[in-house]
Amino acid sequence: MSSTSRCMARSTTPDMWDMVIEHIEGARSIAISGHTNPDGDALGSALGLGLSLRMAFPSKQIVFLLADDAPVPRVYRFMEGTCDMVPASRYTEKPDLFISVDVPVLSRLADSAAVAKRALGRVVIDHHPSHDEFGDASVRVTSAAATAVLVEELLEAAGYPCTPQIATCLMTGLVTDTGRFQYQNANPSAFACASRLVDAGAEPARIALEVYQSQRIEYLRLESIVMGRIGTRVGGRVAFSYAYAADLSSCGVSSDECDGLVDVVRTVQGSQVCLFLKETEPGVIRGNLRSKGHWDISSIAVEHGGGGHSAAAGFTVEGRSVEDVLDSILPQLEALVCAPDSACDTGDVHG
Ligand SMILES: [Mn+2]
Repeated sequence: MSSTSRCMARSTTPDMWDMVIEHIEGARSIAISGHTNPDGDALGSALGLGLSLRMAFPSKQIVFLLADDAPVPRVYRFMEGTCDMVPASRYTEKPDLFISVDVPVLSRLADSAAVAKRALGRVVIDHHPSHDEFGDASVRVTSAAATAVLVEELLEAAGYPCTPQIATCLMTGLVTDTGRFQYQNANPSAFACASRLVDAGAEPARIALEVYQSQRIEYLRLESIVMGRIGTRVGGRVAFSYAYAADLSSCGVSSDECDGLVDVVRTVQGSQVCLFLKETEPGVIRGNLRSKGHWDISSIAVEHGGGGHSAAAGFTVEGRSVEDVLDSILPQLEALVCAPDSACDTGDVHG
């Protein structure tokens, strides 16, 4: 018994998928990869799509690639198919089709870039802005909250299966990329997609338990260090913190476990833009930037060799210290939130 849906919001229209479906159906072998240092969306989108294609086309060879030669981050290992993922450096074949999910530039594919280059065709499904499209067929929708939303809409448009396991993978991408539906990108199509995924058997409570309520005590100790270091500028409009490589090693936390630490910084009341710096190894600094208001922090990330969305972006710099990077970025963030049209001088900010 079907019921009429009140909210039919979608990020795509079915015809946008025609080319992608044509590429998929014409390929005998397909390799799917998300970006380097994969997050919940990169992994959930690759797995959700890959598991569905395996069911829809039992005779096709469907391979799930990891862009790096590193294990799947612990909190995402509950997703179906993670143990079947192959580091791209160990995949030597030339697939008919390479599908890139959640990746704006070829360089973010790390080891998977070589597979993309030697594949006969390339399909791109993504929600990041890009200045250098590398797909033969692309669905790039920057208003989509997550690539997982786009994948869900593809499965629906193509009539490919969405089992509870597939729905859980896609829901993980959606939940993590929207910060549990707390970020500005949580739009009607994100909620409509979530509703369809839960209807298909996704388990939001399980996802919350696995991703957000299963922190190692070592990680929480590091989080308390990061919390203790939170600093603010311009009356609290800019908030920042950082972790040194020595903090990670003394706490016993790996670099890939630290993705959530920027969210600790963004909880500061009144903060508009946030910065978290992580020294992944001595001299290598990974920066996460977040904007809570309408300020676009992606250009600052681009200036430092990175990229991302207007509200969430990142970059990596080498050969510099945490202090050095703070010295160059904090003034940029201050200038951003104090730009003439930002009403910096109308609030309670005095020095
Ligand atoms: Mn994403």
